Amino acid sequence: MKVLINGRLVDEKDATVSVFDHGLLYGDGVFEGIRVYHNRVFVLDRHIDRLYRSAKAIALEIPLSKEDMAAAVVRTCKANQIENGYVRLVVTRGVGTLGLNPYLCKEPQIIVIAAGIQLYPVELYEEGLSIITVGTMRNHPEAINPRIKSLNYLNNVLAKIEALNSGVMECVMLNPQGYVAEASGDNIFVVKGRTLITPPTWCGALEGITREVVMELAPELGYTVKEDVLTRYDLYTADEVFLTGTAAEIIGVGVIDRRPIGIGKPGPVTVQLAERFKEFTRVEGTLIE
Ligand code: PXG
Repeated sequence: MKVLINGRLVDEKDATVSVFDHGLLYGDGVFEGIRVYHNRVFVLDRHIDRLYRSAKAIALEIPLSKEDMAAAVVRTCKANQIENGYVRLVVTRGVGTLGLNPYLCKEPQIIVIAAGIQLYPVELYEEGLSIITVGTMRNHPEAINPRIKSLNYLNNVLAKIEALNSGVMECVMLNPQGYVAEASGDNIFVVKGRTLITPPTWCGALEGITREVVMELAPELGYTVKEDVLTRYDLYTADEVFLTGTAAEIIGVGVIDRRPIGIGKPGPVTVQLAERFKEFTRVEGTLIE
């Protein structure tokens, strides 16, 4: 596998960063996870836009235009002959001193890894995920705003540990006010009749790209989409609950906190949206050529 670091394609064994990189020392950096379907990089521009918003939010100036960044992603996919896969785009603050001062880091490291993807087992998409609400709350927006897709994922990792230790693979995180924010690595939607409801980003949700795509596709299928505050009451009483993310795509939730949701497996709305999403992945994307 070839990894792109600062514009150079290197063998994966030589793809290294310094131990003084603030990405490692402080989780100081930003990233994106992007899918490749049928030789196309799916919604690439949206990922690039979010990467630059995240970078801006942490005062990290990326020394590359958005166009060149998009080209770097395509180039790395091509070099690795990725037709279907997963791209990890990482921008670290770069090498600095052992102190916190980010302004002493002069050269951000731009890393593109194009690889295969480890999917959830297919059975889970048919049976539905079992998840729990965890005690680890989502970061307060004035601590680390959850809209920033930063390298500092400890908040999510701690939530994931709670889930895994309880024997489930995902979890619902609440925000400091007790409202539903999102899952540890996915956004969350509730279905009530023909309405889809997802928490607004101020409730602690990442501006998920899959979330955004679902919000655009759903009205075409006759659904109403709303951003609204959700509590666990809304989850337990929902007709359906599903999660969205680049890796998971759209996955139905069957059980939350050991309570069956709706029919206890992915409902018809989730199934229909997942099919529509799949169709969209066949036609959308930046061609790798
Ligand atoms: N919320 C959070 C906190 C995320 O990390 C999403 C929502 C979904 O966003 P997109 O743009 O992908 O629709 C994410 C996705 C994993 C994994 O292994 C997931 C993410 C990052 C790294 C790993 O599940 N992010």
